[in-house]
Amino acid sequence: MHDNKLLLATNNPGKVREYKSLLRGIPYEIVTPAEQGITTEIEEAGVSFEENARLKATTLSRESGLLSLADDSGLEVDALGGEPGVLSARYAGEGASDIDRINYLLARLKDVPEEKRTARFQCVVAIAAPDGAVELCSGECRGVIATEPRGNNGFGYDPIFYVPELGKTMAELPPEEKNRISHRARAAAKARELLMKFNLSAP
Ligand code: ITT
Repeated sequence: MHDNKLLLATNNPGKVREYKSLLRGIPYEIVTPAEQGITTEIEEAGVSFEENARLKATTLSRESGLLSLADDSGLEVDALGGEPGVLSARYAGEGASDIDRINYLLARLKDVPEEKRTARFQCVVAIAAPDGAVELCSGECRGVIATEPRGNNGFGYDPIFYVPELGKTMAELPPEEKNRISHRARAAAKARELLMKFNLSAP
C-alpha cells in the first residue's frame, strides 16, 4: 500500500504554516519532520537554491521513506549584487534573529536611494520520492527594500519587503493575500501539479 503522506522537509515554522494553506486539498496528509520524529540537521552546502532544495528533499525522503517537499528560498537585493541570496537564513551570522538580519540588511543599504532598492524573493521547491525521482519548480516575487520594518505578519524579511502594487510590506498583508502573490505561492501552484503526477505514478 502506498503511504499517502507528504513530508514538508523544513524546520521553518513560517514555511510550514504557508504550505499548509497553499497546498490545501492535495491528496496527501501533510506531515512535518518533528511529527515523524526526524531531527536531522542538513548542512546547506549548495551554492544555489536548486542544489539546496534538492539536497533537503532527497535527504529527508531517504530518511523518512516518504514523498518529501523541500523549499529553499531567499531574498536577492540588486544593490548588493544578489545578496543575501542562498545565505538569507544565515545573514548576520549564527544565532542572529529575523530582526537582527533585517537591521543588518538595512545598515548595508543605508545610503542606497529608493529607486535602487529593488529586490526579489526567490523560492525553489524540490519534490523527492523514496525511489530517487526528483522534480523542481520555482517562483519569484519582486519588490523594494523599505527603509524601516512595518507589519507583524509573515516571517523573515517580510517587514522590509515592500510590494509597490499593493502599497504595503509583505508583513502588512493578511496571510491569504501574501499567499496570492508570494514567490512561495507561485512555486506551490506548480508543486501542486507535480504532486498530482507523483500521486498518479504511486504504486
Ligand atoms: P529550512 O531550510 O528548514 O526550510 P530555513 O529558514 O533555513 O528553513 P532557507 O535556507 O530556505 O530556509 O532560508 C530561507 C530564508 O530566506 C528564511 O530563513 C528567510 O530569512 C528568508 N525568506 C524566505 N522566504 C521568505 C518569505 O516568504 N518571507 C520573508 N523571508 C523569507
